[in-house]
Amino acid sequence: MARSKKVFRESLLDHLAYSLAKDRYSATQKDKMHAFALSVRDHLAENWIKTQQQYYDVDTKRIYYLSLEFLMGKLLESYINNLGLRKEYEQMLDVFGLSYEEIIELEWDTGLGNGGLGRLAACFLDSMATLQYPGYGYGIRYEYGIFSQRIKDGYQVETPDNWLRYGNPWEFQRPELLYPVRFYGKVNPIVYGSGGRLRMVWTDTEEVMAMAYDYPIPGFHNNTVNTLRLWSAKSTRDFDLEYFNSGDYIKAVENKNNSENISKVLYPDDQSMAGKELRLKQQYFFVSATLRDIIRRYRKFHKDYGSFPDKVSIQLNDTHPSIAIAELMRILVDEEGLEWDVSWEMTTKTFAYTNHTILEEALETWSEELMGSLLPRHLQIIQEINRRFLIQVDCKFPGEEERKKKMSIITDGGEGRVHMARLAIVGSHAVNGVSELHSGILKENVFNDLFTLFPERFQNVTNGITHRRWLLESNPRLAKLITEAIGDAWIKDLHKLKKLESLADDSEFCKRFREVKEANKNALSNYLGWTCKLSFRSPFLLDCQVKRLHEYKRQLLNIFHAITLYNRIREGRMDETFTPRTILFAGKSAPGYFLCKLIIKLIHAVGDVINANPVVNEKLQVIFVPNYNVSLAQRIIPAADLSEQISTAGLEASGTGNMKFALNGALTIGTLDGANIEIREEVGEENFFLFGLMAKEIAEMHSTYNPQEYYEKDGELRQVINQLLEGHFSPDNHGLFYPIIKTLLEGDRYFVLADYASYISCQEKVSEEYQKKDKWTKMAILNVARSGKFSSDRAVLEYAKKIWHVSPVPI
Ligand code: D6G
Repeated sequence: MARSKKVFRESLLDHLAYSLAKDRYSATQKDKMHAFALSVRDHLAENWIKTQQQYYDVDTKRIYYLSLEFLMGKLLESYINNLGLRKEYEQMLDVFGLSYEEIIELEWDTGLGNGGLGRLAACFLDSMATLQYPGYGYGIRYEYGIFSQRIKDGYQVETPDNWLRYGNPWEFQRPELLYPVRFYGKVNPIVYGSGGRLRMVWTDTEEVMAMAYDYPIPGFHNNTVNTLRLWSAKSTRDFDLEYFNSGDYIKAVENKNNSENISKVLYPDDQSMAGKELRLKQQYFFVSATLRDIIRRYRKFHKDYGSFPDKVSIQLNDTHPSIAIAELMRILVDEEGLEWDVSWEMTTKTFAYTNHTILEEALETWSEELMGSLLPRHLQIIQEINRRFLIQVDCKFPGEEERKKKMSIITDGGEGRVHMARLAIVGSHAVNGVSELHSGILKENVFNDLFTLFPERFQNVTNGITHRRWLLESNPRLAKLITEAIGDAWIKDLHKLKKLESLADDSEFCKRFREVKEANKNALSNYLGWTCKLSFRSPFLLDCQVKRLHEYKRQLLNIFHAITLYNRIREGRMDETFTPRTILFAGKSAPGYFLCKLIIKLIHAVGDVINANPVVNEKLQVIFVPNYNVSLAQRIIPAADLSEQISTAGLEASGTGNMKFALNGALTIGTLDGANIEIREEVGEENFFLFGLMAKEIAEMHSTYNPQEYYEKDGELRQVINQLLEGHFSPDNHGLFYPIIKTLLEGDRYFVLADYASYISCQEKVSEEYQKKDKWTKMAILNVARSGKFSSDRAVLEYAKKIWHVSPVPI
């Protein structure tokens, strides 16, 4: 131990001196964190090399998870936990005069994603490595991740996330892995060979280079270290010599700047499709480099493509990378000279597609014009895929022209559009939704015609979360309590939490469980007090809605509840048994989403009025925590009593925040939507607060729904709406919230008014139950005990068995 202590100590000091050339006089706190991270990184290198070698040695099938987003958060602590080096490092930090927590806090969040989809990709990487699957993540190394959210005067203000400013200790630049990616140009047919075969040649293109940056992804307490490879755009030539020689230095570097724009910034839209050329460029850029890389690796040991689908499985995380289907066809047909049919069989066997949304505005389509200009050969290939596909449709449904139109990958009628989800389904052997309900809706509704044609392709894999980050790392107090009670096998197999069930009646365990929650609440309150002056009263029920702002997620319903409570308290309609609450919101709105930005302002306005009212603020608090990100989630979730999962039924494909809260002992108030349904099934309906219309009811109501009826019938709801109309929360600008009311009364696409009464009465039930401390604790413990299904280990295992057909490779 003494020796190892010395080794760790030396490693920290060596990195400070030799990697960073700093000493105790010049080292900043960030330098110390950096030296610390480099020292941790040293422990990964050997197994990383070994793992990658082993994959070659056994010529394993590899899983490629293609995603435009990887929301990794901080990495230092999860690396230390997975390596099992926490004790060693905790003891060492006196060298730097900082505590372990201080060092961890200094790391910048890697925010290369918007929300659920990107965080899911990050959780899957952890599970693939822990289960020892040969998995790779492939994406873009954005120079700017998801924007930082500041709040000014109650409004969201975006500032760029310059996450690479202080360097990045985790990445390994691989300048030798450099691929040209082509855009624009034209397609020329040429005849070649004695048989006179026609071949399409894509010429006169513009080129950008894609350079690889690798991140090690270690499994938990095993020797596996997988790779996340992110591409950065580099200009093909640093300078355009012609301009340079003519003395126009600025022009000479101009092109360099333009081409490097491709990996400059993450699109900050969640759930809405931006039909921008740069976005399609980003998609093709990373897909093209990734396929080149996959093929390079495959070709090291294989002369032909015969076993390509046996060695390569590509999972498309939503449609964002689905242009890969056309790109693989292009490579096989145009460059390798394979027959179309052979290439098509190989392509469909290789790809699988995960759908993440049924929201119309989020389903990607590209105009034929844009695609034809940016990727002319790909458009031709998609047209040919579609032509052949429609013949298939015609055989199955002869003469059904309407149906054919609904299924066609390319729709005409004015401007032709390419439907990427349809391309992804036609070009894959497996298609999955991310919860039982969502997968059902895909089959029965959104893609019903495609399902009828390819029933065997459609599957469900309910999402999951890595409990190693979302419990072991972020809730050390609860993790310790659990391990003391049932051992630590749960860290590798979350189903083991079932053993806690019997302790839900054990008064000593319940007491300690409550103490953990209290301590987490205090810690969060202190942290928020210190970082953004937002401390809250920890004995209050802590009611949390933390997620992206979107109308379908219905933050409005939640704030309407807050206003209702405010009215009841103010008007003396609550007795002493009232359960005091803190309603905590956090989340970013897409910068161009006017209504959601106004909802953020409304939350602040309501919070201010409540805060200023001495009668009400004794019992109610509404706070909005700025700049929600993975690290904040890791602090908020362990402290929560109540988890708000209140989307309009049918619209939240799965949700993963819902799983994180339940796993950390918060009770859910939720609709029958996404994975809520499965959470309720697992934890038991008596341990879940259900309200609201079901997806089927909503579908039936669509044509007849009249929100104004609800406004007229429900006095409390009317009061809330009238207060907004009359400027109760915006005395200086009476009409400020008028746009919100207008969307509600003139359509209410998301059924806020229809669900209001049911939500309010369910919240009353929550308040009542929270008073029964023992019962509440028992319910919370049962939520934890029965969360085993929601580990991403389970999800990855399902993908491996049902879709990828891959086995673990022990290292
Ligand atoms: C990672 C780890 C490194 C290894 C490399 C292999 O960067 O040790 O050499 O991957 O990459 P491929 O040649 O398989 O892409």
